[in-house]
Amino acid sequence: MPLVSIVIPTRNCRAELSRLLDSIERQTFRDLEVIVVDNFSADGTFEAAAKRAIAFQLGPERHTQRAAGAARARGEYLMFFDADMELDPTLVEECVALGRQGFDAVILPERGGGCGYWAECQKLEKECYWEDPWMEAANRFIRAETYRRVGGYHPELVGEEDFELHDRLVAAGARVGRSRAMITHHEGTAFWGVVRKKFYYGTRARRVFREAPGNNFMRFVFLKPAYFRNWRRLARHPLLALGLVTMKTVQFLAGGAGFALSLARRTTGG
Ligand SMILES: Nc1nc2c(ncn2[C@@H]2O[C@H](COP(=O)(O)OP(=O)(O)OP(=O)(O)O)[C@@H](O)[C@H]2O)c(=O)[nH]1
Ligand SMILES: [Mg+2]
Repeated sequence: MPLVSIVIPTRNCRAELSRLLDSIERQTFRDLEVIVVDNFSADGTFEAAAKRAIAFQLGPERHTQRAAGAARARGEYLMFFDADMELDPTLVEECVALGRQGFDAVILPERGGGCGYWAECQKLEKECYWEDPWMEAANRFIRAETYRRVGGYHPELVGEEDFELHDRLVAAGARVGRSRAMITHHEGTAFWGVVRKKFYYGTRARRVFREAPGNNFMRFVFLKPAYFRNWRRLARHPLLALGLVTMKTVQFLAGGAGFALSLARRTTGG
């Protein structure tokens, strides 16, 4: 069986990482190496990771960490997960089977995690993105040879780097498959946590627009085609749909504020 290398960038996410590593240890596919690249965590994430995986420290952000992890990887296939993810037990096995059928990269669909009203809204949002041509990306399972041939993750993008890599894989003629097994993505729903994260991505969006102008409009647009395609699903859950619109409005405004700040800084030379 081919070796699969799993690369995980981390920063102050000890509990989440432990949940992810548990789900990796439950995989039906066993020929794995796990590489954790830690961004100088202060909560013991690195020490915990070093007990269960190959682990080293490097900053300043996830793009550098993923690149360094991929460079260290010996696997025929590379997988990239964030600490707030949890894998279905047959996910890796299914991806390797698709790889052996000739697919160079595989889309791993996501479901939302957690409980509570906002978590349920996020779950509804993710269901709308299933099989959507704009909102899914094949950036988490890639043949190592293909990953290196297209140059891997963009060396500077934070936020949307997944879509940018997906577009480059497709443009390079990579055969893209899709798994049935899924990732549970436990995205935070804490209001200020979400605002801070989207504001941060907003401050880095100029680079995204400059480096990857192509398909971004359909991904950034507020009223996404995915919502119209799923109007029945939204109509079945009107209260959650209302929450989804509220959540996206807050995220959009936070991202917009970050973007505006980056423009202001540019004009004042900041
Ligand atoms: N936010 C952040 N994450 C980092 C940093 N360095 C490494 N990471 C790791 O990079 C991954 C980023 O994942 P998330 O913060 O979930 O990013 P995201 O998926 O775009 O955001 P959500 O959609 O809200 O989950 C996590 O595994 C982090 O631990 C950093 O400087 N900031
Ligand atoms: Mg996340």
